[in-house]
Amino acid sequence: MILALSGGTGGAKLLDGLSQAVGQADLAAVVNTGDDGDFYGLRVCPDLDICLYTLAGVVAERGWGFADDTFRCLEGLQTYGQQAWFGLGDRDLATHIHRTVLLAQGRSLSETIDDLAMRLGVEASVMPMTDAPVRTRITTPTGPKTFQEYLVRDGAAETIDRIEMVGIDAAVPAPGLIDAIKNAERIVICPSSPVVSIGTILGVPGVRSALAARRADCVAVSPIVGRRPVEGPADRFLAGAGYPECSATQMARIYADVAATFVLDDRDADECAAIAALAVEPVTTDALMPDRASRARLASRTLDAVGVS
Ligand code: FO1
Repeated sequence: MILALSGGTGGAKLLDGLSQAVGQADLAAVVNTGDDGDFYGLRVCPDLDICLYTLAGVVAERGWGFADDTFRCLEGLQTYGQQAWFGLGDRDLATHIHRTVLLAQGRSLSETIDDLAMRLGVEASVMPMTDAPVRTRITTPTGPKTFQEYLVRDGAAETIDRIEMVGIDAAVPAPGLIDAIKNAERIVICPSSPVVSIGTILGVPGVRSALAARRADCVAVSPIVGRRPVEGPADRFLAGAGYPECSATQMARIYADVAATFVLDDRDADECAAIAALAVEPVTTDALMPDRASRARLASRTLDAVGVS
């Protein structure tokens, strides 16, 4: 079994590639839940849903939400004076309603994700990093915000003073997660934000040390190409977390204790010597994923880098 650590859109693309490379039955994913939030009383888990929808083949072209969704409910809510800046489509809302009903019945988040995966026809094992509520809080010069308020409502326009994972110290890994790390054939860190996606997963007590014990079998894929994030404002999050540079080398440094191999883009090949100096093996390839074929190709190259062919 291949275990992948993933955030939202960037990570889900490589998950799709891995599912093409090894098949969903041999794939497991542990997903960030720091971006989760409650809207209109409904539990919304953006990264988990992006991964589920992608693996189910129903994700919208933009990378989140359901394909061909409509937004009639959101329009109606706006009519009633509700805030409607978070784009929850009508079909997507069914996911959030179903999950919230199951949670209210006493099911854990892991159980609700199992249920959604089964009903959406996802064969891969998809799990949250924890069943406990962990929420990423972003503090800017204008005050603290939830992750989605910062990213979507405010367009990630402000510099970040502080990033906190509220609740993480009390969180325990989701059932089966530590065993999955121990038993996986290989582990892939997807090209998601090392701070607010992968960093949050690694922050769950016990996860980073379990991964460090599998360092030789773990490969990370760079979310930075040409010293810029491939998707989203990863540079803002890096700066907000106190990392001095936005580069592939910086990524390899962040993961040096958990991943002995690092896949970076051909354009950043001049960074290989600096990465090797971290005792991390650099592997260059085309790390962009504009279509499904390139996702499969990057996934195969990544697995090949850790001896899976
Ligand atoms: N991203 C946006 O940029 N705008 C949205 O309105 C939006 C809505 C949304 C609804 C459901 C969902 O599962 C994801 C959604 N996303 C939206 C994506 C999400 O904000 C981020 O991409 C992730 O949280 C970061 O991984």
